[in-house]
Amino acid sequence: MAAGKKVFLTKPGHNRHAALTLTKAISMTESSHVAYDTLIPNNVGLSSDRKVLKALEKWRPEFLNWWNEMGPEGFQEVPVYLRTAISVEREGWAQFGYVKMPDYRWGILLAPSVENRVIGFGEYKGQPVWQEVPGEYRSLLRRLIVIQGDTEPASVEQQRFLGNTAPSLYDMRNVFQVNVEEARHLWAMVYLLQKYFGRDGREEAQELLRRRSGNADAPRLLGAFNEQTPDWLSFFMFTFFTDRDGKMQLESLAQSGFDPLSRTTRFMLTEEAHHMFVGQSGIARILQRTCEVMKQNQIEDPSEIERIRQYDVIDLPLVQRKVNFHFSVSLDLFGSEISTNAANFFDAGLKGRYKESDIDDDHRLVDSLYPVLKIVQGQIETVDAPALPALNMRLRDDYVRECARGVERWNLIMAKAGIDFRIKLPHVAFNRAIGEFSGVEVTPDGHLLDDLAWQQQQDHFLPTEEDSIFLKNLMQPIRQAGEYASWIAPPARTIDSQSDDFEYVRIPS
Ligand code: BYC
Repeated sequence: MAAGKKVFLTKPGHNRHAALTLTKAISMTESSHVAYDTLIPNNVGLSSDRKVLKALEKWRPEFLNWWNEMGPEGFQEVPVYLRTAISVEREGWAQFGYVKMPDYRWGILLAPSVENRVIGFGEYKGQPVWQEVPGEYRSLLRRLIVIQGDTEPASVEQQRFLGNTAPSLYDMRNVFQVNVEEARHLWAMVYLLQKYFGRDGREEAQELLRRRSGNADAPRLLGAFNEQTPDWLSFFMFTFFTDRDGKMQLESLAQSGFDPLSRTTRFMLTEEAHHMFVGQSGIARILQRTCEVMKQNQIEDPSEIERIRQYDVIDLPLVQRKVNFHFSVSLDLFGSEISTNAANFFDAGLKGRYKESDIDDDHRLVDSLYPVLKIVQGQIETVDAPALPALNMRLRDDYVRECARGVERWNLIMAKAGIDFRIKLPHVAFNRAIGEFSGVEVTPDGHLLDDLAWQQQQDHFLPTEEDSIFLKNLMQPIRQAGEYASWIAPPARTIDSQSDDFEYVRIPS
């Protein structure tokens, strides 16, 4: 990093007294409870921040246009039993009630500020966190916020048709809850852009509403967010695998030296937990149902696909193919194994590692090494690389470990049912479009293939056209309160302790 180039609004090494005064001034206008005195609920004192309030009020109708055009199709006018944040405290932040989605109170919610917080890593380790954007890192930071922001509306766009085929009102409500919260996460990033990045921030906020998932002319920024989520198996996989990338990235941003980013991502993480629960439990319920039906009908061999599908449940090899697809596409979201961007983000104190503060090292990494996978003379090998540019790989490793734990929980379902089938995460080199393995074909077991062999075998590894047709025919909507489609078990628990036949979405008959 070039010396003498640093321009700080809050200067490094500025005295602690000034930092404390700043923290105090902030907490006077902020509280853990959400104020509803402006059109935009918030706990950031928006009513006395006229400029930002005005910018957000101007953006709001454009957001609503986007929501009406790209949000859940066919269900904008029905009351949905949703939770809305009323506080950012750990306990009791959510209030449940029927809301028509366009009336959802999208707001700006930051986790409480931590007094005397200091930067935990990188070049400025130990210095007070920044309450304003450090001038030198303005564009790096804006880029991080824009990429994060872009994923949020993208996922809503990807999921917009799912209400039509929901396997129950419970599940329908869950996808809508996920959607309104992803849209709130968009608000969170737009607040940062509009408050801290002036005119270019406002322009970026508009661009976030202009790009569209899968659109050839104006696609979303990251690959996975241009893929389709055409069925509920994909939706549950997405919330398990892709939302978990969201969790890992948000955890890393929560470490940020730019305190407003840290605080906003900390609150986003509380919402993200529910999204991953939807994925983990959704797949578990599918597996449970398939196992039940296989047992009931004395089918022992999971590869008896036709027999199994005939009972309107999803065969286990298809679940595995979907795992292969969603896991590999989500791995791409971590970027290249070796990335100077990642090194710069860390060095500048903008994006840390997963659970940075729990790691026992110097939090600078200048002389450290980290093992990365590389292709060496036609073989996939582990080599030591400088740790700073290998940070994407490190975060990806943390992610893979978490995914593996979730998969093990799924596998208990088959083990308990006595069915000889275990889901496996494919090798990290399988089906990759970004990074070291983007130019090679690799089996889920990690063997390199030539192009011809890949063409011949890929239908065994990834979902096929035939699978899509099967799922499309299978997924007929169930709209009766308390009833569930043939291919998914009821959930273990209801939402907000409601009765088993609670009407989570009130669809007029
Ligand atoms: N697709 O140095 P590299 C979530 C680009 S999900 C397309 O290897 P870097 C959510 C990259 O931009 C979490 N392009 O990567 C989940 C760069 O472009 P330039 C979202 C890609 O920068 C579910 C070039 O390739 N948040 O919240 O170290 C529902 C070289 O990149 C991709 C974040 O990701 C890709 N997959 O790392 C709702 C956190 N990957 O510079 C929400 C913020 C890379 O050549 N973002 N490229 O034009 C970041 O930290 C980093 O931007 C990334 C990429 C980790 C994404």
